[in-house]
Amino acid sequence: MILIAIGANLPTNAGHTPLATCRAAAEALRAVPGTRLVAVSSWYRTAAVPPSGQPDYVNGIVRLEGEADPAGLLARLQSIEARAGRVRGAANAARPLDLDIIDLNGLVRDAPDPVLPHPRAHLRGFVLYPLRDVAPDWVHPRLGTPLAALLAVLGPEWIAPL
Ligand code: PH2
Ligand code: MG
Ligand code: MG
Repeated sequence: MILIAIGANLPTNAGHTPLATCRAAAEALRAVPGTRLVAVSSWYRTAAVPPSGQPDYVNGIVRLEGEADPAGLLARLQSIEARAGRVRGAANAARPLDLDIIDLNGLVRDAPDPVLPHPRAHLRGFVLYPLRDVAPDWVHPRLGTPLAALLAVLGPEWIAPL
């Protein structure tokens, strides 16, 4: 399975809300060559991590099945982000759209980009709760830890279904 995390906490220049942008991004992921979209999680409102005074995020996860080349998939995600007006700036800056590859068919690698699985996915409730909606039996490919065990040891993080 291929898991893509979707997040947004700014409106686009065209005035689309974070939720509308996230929904449109999930639809755009139907067109990734070599894959088919099999599930979209619920959407969640989440507090920015780390706490920074930024607006809350909308977060969700899409599950694809099929084959994709990591660099090609990353380029595709970056072009969807760019269409939403994403300008790459400081790490963790507020953004109109963020698309991250969480897992690409269990591939484990430290370089080149994208690092797989996503190096911070196992620490983030805004990734793991939506992930449970689309792949409850997921096991972290690098750690070998089941999703339920990752969720059980998460630190406090504010997250609410929309
Ligand atoms: N993404 C980040 C940093 N912090 N916090 C929340 N709640 N949701 C995100 O998607 C998020 C974040 C970097 O990509
Ligand atoms: Mg991210
Ligand atoms: Mg990103």
